[in-house]
Amino acid sequence: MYQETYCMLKPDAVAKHHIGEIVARFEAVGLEIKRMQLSEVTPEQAAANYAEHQGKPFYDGLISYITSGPVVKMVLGGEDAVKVVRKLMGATNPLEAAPGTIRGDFGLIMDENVIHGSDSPESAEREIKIFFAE
Ligand code: IDP
Ligand code: MG
Repeated sequence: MYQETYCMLKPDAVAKHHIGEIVARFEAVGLEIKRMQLSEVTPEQAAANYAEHQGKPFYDGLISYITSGPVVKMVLGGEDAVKVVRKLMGATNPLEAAPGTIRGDFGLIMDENVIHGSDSPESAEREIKIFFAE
């Protein structure tokens, strides 16, 4: 089923010049770039996006990290886009992410795991509104 998902290249991906290589992977599988913007994440957007993690030990670090520099915000569309993007991303911890996945190939530490992607169609709808409001 065609759907849209929210995806974000985190500050480390931008700082280390991996934007092109990562976006190329999405285009290679046939996902369509519907929206794309280089900008910073506001504290409000960060809190809304990561509301489910509030109170966890890594929460404060996660919020300060995701707001620490420019990110690439994207809406990607395609058949089962949510699942496809999660599959291309790989496991949350880069040390466990399989080689060939984005997290497996571009990072080494959990706190800077290169990319965010919505984990369900419901999250996608919510997150697209947070980052592309209008
Ligand atoms: P996901 O990004 O694969 O959906 P989540 O469990 O939703 O993983 O966690 C959101 C983000 O929070 C992760 O991408 C990672 O940056 C960070 N994170 C999650 N668990 C930990 C942890 O145990 N230590 C440090 N950072 C974490
Ligand atoms: Mg998540």
